[in-house]
Amino acid sequence: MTGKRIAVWVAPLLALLALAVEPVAAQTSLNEELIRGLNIKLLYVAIPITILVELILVYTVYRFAKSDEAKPTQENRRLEITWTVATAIILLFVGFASYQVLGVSAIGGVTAATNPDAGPAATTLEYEGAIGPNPGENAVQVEVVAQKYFWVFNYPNEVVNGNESRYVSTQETMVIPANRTVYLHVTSKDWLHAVHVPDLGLKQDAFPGKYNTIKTVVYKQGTYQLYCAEYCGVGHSGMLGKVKVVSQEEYQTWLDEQKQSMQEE
Ligand SMILES: [Cu+2]
Repeated sequence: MTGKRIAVWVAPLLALLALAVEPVAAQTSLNEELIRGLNIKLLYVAIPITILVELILVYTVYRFAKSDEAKPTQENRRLEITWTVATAIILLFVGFASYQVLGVSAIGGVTAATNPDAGPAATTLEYEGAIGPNPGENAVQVEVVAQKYFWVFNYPNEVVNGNESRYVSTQETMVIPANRTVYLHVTSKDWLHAVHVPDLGLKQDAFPGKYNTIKTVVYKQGTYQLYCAEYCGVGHSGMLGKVKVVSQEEYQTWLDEQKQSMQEE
C-alpha cells in the first residue's frame, strides 16, 4: 500500500475514534447523557452509510435497467478487501463506542463484579441482590417497591427517632437530590413490574423475592414521570409515579419534615 492509500483508510478511522470519545452536552441525568450520546454517535455513522447504499442502489437500477443479459462481477480482490476493511472499521467503532457506555456501572449494571468493595445496601426486605454504594461514595439509597398497582419508596437509612425499623417511606413521589449519586434497589411484593423513568434514562425490572440495583446522578432539578413498564394486570396503565429532583438543602428539609410527621403519628 502506498502512503496515500493508507491515509485514505486511516483518516476516517481516526475521525470515527475522535467521535467515539467526544463528550456530549449535559442532559438530565448521567444515564440519559450516556445513552443519548451513544445514539447520536451511531447516527452520525449510520446516516452517511444509508445515503451511500441508497445512492449505489439507485445508480445501479438506472445504469443496468436496459441490460438484456446481466453479467456477474468476476473475482475482484480490491473490492473484497475494501468491503472487509470498511466493515471492520465500522464494527470496531460501534464496539468501542458501545463499550465506553456499557462499561459505566450506571448503564451496564451495578453488579458485584464491578463493585467488589460495595458497602451495605439499605433495604427492608430479606431478599438477595441489592448492591450498596462504593466506599467513599456519598450516595442516597432508595428502596423502590412495586406492588399492584402503586409504588412505595423507602429510605431505610433515614430512621425515625433512632428506631431502625421505622424509616422514611413515601408513595407515588420519590424525592432525590440533584448532582448526587443515587442507588435504587428495585423489587416487587407480588409479581413482575418494571420501573421506567424515560426522561432520566432509567429502566429496571422489579422481580419478587430479589433486588435489582440501578444507579444514577440527576443533573437537572424537576419532576419526572415514572411508569410501570411491564404489563402487570388491569391497573397497569395507572401504575404511575413521579421522581422529584431537588437541591441537597431541599432534600434534607423534606427528609426532616417526613421524620417529624412520622414521629407525631
Ligand atoms: Cu406494574
